[in-house]
Amino acid sequence: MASVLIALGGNVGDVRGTFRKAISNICGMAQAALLARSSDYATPPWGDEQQDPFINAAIEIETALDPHALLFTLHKIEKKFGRDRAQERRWGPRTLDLDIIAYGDEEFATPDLTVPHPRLFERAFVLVPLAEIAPDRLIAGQTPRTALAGLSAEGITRLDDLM
Ligand code: A4P
Ligand code: MG
Repeated sequence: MASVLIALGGNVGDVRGTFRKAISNICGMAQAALLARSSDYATPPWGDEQQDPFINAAIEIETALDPHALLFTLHKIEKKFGRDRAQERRWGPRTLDLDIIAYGDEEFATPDLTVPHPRLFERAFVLVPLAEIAPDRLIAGQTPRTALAGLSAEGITRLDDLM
């Protein structure tokens, strides 16, 4: 079993409702136990700024799936919640984005999967939720807490817990 960090994002539809259902699907379909779940955060759009704000969150799971099987499962769940990669532009609007941030302490790059996530340390919208659930986890030689200290988290706000 591996401890895996997954980042969730979306800016189309009822994103918080989608997160709730997607997390339950991840646990079922990836034969995973949920170890931690961050709050949801409203975040200014990054990369392509001409779009609605995003909601972002992070979870830690324990799963027996290997990294590629997990990615395949996450893509199926993205699709189930309305993601249509054929219709979208890079960094553009989407219902649900599920990225593997870290898989145990593995480090590798294949054509369809790079772990840890290659753009992790550029993105406060990933690091803020991660710093809530795994502030001191060593990922590619850095921790979310120290990585975040060097970035602006301006405009990122924690949303109230849902009932
Ligand atoms: N892939 C490779 N490594 C990984 C990994 N570790 N986890 C491959 C997941 N996927 C990985 O993914 C493209 C391909 O990356 C996948 O098919 C997989 O094989 P994608 O999700 O379609 O990515 P993308 O949009 O083309 O690029 P990128 O850089 O991953 O962007 P994001 O993060 O997905 O961009 N602003 C805010 N505030 N919050 C957001 O969540 N998200 C985006 C979308 C833009 N701006 C945002 C946010
Ligand atoms: Mg993605």
